[in-house]
Amino acid sequence: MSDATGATEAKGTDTTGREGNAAYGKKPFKRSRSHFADRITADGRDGWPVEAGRYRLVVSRACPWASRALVSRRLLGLEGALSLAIADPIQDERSWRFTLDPDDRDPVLGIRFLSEAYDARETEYPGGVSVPAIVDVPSGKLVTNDYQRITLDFATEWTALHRPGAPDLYPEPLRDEIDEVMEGIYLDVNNGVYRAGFAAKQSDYERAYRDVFRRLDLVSERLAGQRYLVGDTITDADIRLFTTLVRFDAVYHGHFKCNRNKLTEDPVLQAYVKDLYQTPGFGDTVDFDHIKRHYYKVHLGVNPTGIVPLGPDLSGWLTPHHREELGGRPFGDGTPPGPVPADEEVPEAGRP
Ligand SMILES: N[C@@H](CCC(=O)N[C@@H](CS)C(=O)NCC(=O)O)C(=O)O
Repeated sequence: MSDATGATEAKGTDTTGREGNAAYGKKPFKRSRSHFADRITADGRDGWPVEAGRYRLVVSRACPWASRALVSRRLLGLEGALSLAIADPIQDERSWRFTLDPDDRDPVLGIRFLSEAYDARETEYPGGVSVPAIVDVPSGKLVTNDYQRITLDFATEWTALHRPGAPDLYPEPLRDEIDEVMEGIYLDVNNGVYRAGFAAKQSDYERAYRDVFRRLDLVSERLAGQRYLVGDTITDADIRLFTTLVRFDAVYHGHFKCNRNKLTEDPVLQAYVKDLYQTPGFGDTVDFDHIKRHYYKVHLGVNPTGIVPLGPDLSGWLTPHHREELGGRPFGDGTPPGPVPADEEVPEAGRP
């Protein structure tokens, strides 16, 4: 069964590639639909009202889907209202774990594995444990792992808790265009790289590879004359493209075989993603060490030796991009976010 995003209901599908191609048989890679789709809303209609301090966002900095929530939370200034748990980039057989924390336990939820929050919500849940996840702190129950919805709700439902000067990441008059742009990017790029990387048949890989670069060429053309994807400010569409592009040369080009060219060989996309990387709220959430170790050490079906490459050279991320010459108002009538909270800074090993 396919939903509007092209994702396919397939409870239990492991999206890590840990078990190798045998786990997928010869079928094309299908992304499972998020199983827990309750929404945290201003009116609390699903039983989960927006409330400062009540919920905990669980991410891996390695994960592009979770990183959307990380960027959006920073841009909107939700750090004080929604606390953050960062999982170890390397899962074990019990999936995401809190081995970066003292005593290997998340200090707020008191759990060692994210699966404990899934189990608290639904006993014997048969599906995979995935990030991003939002957990209700008082009950310890998972509320949602719906990565497509989480950032839209941050933008439109959590407004009472936004910082002063927070941008509008999903402006009402542009929503149809944003949705359309995000849909194409989701199918061909965000998920396209996974379809290429986890393909078990040559023809599936080739189809995915062509989709990735056909769409990237279109996006590159679009961005040649405008600073952002839709309108003249940063929107959720830019966040979603950013989290895939920032990983491109480090993992998708080599590990997932999306190697027609590196991003650094496309002057428009390279400048676009550098511009965002250097914008407060984007690059300060990115940990290249977590990204590389996760992809190369966890997807042992794709990389059986588990060897993590030393490259690529990251120094270019901080050099001038000149995209400001295109105009654009990154935060619209708002302002950039303040500094990263001290306990959320990306360690030096993950930075250029
Ligand atoms: N919730 C979605 C998307 C999020 C997602 O794929 N996250 C990955 C990390 S990038 C994950 O947590 N995978 C764990 C697993 O499938 O075991 C899904 O189940 O496919």
